[in-house]
Amino acid sequence: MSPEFEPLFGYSSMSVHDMQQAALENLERMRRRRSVRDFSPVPIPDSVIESCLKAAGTAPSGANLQPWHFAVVRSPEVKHRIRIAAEAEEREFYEQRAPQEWLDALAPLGTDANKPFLEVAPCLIVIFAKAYDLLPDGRRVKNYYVSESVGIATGFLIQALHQAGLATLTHTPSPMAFLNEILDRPSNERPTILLVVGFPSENAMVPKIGKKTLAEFASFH
Ligand code: IYR
Repeated sequence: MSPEFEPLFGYSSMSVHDMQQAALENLERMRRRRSVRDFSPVPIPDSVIESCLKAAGTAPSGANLQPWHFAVVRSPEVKHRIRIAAEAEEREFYEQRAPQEWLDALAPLGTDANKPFLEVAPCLIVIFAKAYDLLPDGRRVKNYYVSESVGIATGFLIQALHQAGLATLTHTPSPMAFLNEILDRPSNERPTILLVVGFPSENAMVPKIGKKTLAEFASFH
């Protein structure tokens, strides 16, 4: 198939001053994003979730194959089932499976096997990665750079939700195969992250932890 091209649409150049200001404003906004575990039950508008999902859907991906599926859960009954299944996995993780080194790394976050936010928060978004797509006749079409692509789309989603005034938690009960069953997703979809979405509760607390400095995580050549 021969490629077709079109003019780059919507690009507008900026002065150096405007670039610096935009970059700093974005940095300040991103610095205010925190992973939240204390959610309010106040519902969020469907239209906001849809716009944020559309933003995620603009992410770059291997060969532009967009190897992701986002399952949005708002039903209290489905959230309840997810909480029960996730807490069962988490109990096993905290009590049996996690090596001491992992538990030590998690200690500053103060997490445990109880996940009330899975029911309290108004919305859960489960992000699935597709190693291949299935055609209607059953043939498989391979996807490329799947983890990278899905990770980028998830980052776009977290950023869009934050920008829209919502809090998130990237939650990873492990293993997560129970999500295929509860959400009736096909076997070519692997759950990667369960994103908890909502407003923080009025007195939400977050762990006192910091981020690395630029010098600690970047080098310039
Ligand atoms: N899935 C567990 C443990 C956990 C693991 C990591 I890596 C974290 O950054 C946080 C928690 C839980 O959700 O409690």
